Amino acid sequence: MNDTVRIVGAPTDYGTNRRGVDMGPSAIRYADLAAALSAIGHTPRDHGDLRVGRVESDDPGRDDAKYLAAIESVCTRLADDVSDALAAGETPLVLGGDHSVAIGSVVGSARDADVGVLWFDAHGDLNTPVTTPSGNVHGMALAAILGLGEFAETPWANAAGVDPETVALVGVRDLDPGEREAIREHGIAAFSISDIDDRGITAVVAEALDAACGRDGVHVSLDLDWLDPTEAPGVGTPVRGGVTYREAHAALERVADAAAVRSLELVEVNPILDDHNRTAELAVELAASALGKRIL
Ligand code: Z70
Ligand code: MN
Ligand code: MN
Ligand code: MN
Repeated sequence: MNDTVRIVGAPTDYGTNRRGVDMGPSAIRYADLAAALSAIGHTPRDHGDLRVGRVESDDPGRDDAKYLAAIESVCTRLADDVSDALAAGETPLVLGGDHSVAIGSVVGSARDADVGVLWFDAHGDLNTPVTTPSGNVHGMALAAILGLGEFAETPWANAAGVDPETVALVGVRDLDPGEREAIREHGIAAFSISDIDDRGITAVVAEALDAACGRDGVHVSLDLDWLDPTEAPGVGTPVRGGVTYREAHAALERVADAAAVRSLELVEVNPILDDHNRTAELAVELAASALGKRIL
């Protein structure tokens, strides 16, 4: 692969309680993202950050989906950038921000295309305003993409047109009751961390790719809390018992082997909680693996 990779920062904090993931794009760039892409033969083109309002001076609007209007504004613009990149023959690489930015990434990636979604996350992000325990939209991003519950009434779902049967969750270990229900009801392929324990990461990723590859490829959404907090301490919501460093690389190397990556995003890096930018550096390494870096 020798691609132009269009880097788009989406420095949001609207989808989460914790203040600091809005600094993720800066931390990931500081961890030498552009050089890592150049080293494997890609041409990075950094389009800078989307303009995002400051959460402190905004109004959450409602308790069961806080800052939804602001998130919709960011995601509408992000979707246009992602789809422009694809139209120009570039591979979009989105830097979050909290995971709500995935709504924009997927809407843009799936515009006029048949695209599946691979969701690497400790969480399912399948809550709706009815089932959410927190009101945080990052915990509803995948439900919004799929148009579940109230999200069926938003323009997003119709714009994305992603079929729940072409979505795969990999490595989940913290699900709310409504999310389990959504997985069952909509036939979403979900591979838990115990599946990885039982069958190994490469077998699980092969199955997830089978489920999630659309005709035009797959959008890869990587929430850094997918990894164990010993490797990725700088995330908004650390959950013990995540995938290891080697498992994470192996997974993204297998994803690259499938040559189906249409777009990629790195989300939930929180520099305030990080250990000397370790999590941002890991995000860069994993992006390189997903975009074709090989040991030999
Ligand atoms: C919980 C909720 C979540 C990310 C935390 C947590 C969701 N299920 N997602 N961190 N990335 O509030 O909906
Ligand atoms: Mn997430
Ligand atoms: Mn589509
Ligand atoms: Mn998560």
